[in-house]
Amino acid sequence: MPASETILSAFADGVLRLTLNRPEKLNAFNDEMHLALRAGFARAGSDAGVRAVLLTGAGRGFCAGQDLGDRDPSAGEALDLGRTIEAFYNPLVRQIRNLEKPVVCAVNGVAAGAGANIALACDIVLAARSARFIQAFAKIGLVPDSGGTWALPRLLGEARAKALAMTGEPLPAEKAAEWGLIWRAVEDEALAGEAEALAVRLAAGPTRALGLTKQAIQAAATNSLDAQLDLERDLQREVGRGGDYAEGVAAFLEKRAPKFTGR
Ligand code: LHQ
Repeated sequence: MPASETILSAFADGVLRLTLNRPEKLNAFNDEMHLALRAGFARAGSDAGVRAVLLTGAGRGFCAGQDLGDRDPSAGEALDLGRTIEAFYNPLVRQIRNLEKPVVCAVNGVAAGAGANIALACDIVLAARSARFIQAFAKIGLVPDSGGTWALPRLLGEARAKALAMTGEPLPAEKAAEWGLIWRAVEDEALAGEAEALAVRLAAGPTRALGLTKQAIQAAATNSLDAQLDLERDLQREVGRGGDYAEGVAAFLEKRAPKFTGR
């Protein structure tokens, strides 16, 4: 991984903790932070010891989206924002969604623009009660990106998706949980501990089965019921031959906690 202080990376107990670290800019993305985060998720994919990822932000914000100072239209040369999206945001969202391991996101403060939608690309999102989700794009004349126009209507329905995206009104964490945008809002002081405990618990789980569960649920967005039933059959066939199923059943019959290896 290229050394960069823009992403703090720490590994223990099967969990790779990745922390967005430009707190003075509310962890807005510059190219360096993108590349460092990409390297972190690449490690999560290739290192079998990593069995869950925990993504959070340093300081009082989670992420304010693109660093607008880095993409200032008045700065001279013609901007191609599509190129930025193709080079940085789309690969990141694909990396998170394609990773066959659980990704927990702890939204510690404001999540705006692409920062909000990157949080929504993660598998389980917890947020501090004081955090807000802001589809800030319309306020600067842009359309939502990083999968926002895909995730919002699926999670919230068109009415709420359109209103949030067109007004840019902040959605408080508790309301986000109530509406089904995220898993849970927790007291600010409890967020780090709860997210950590969840990530450690998932990392001790049947990683292969959890990874395939993630892929199956995502595939349901475009599959027919018939196709999904066939997919479940195939995935169950695969995990049924794995060591974690044998261990899970043995532990159940022996009335003890399972010791999953992730395979
Ligand atoms: C920032 C930023 C920021 C730089 C706060 N950039 N400095 C994709 C492809 C290519 C180009 C364009 O975009 C995209 C996708 C996107 O993400 S577009 C959306 C970009 N994000 C935004 O429009 C959000 C802009 N930020 C805000 O509206 C506010 O900062 C929020 C509501 C997030 C937080 O407000 P406050 O809590 O009042 O904090 P603040 O505004 O005072 O910000 C603190 C500092 O962070 C401040 O710097 P300063 O030197 O004055 O203390 C801000 O300038 C800086 N900052 N967001 N995106």
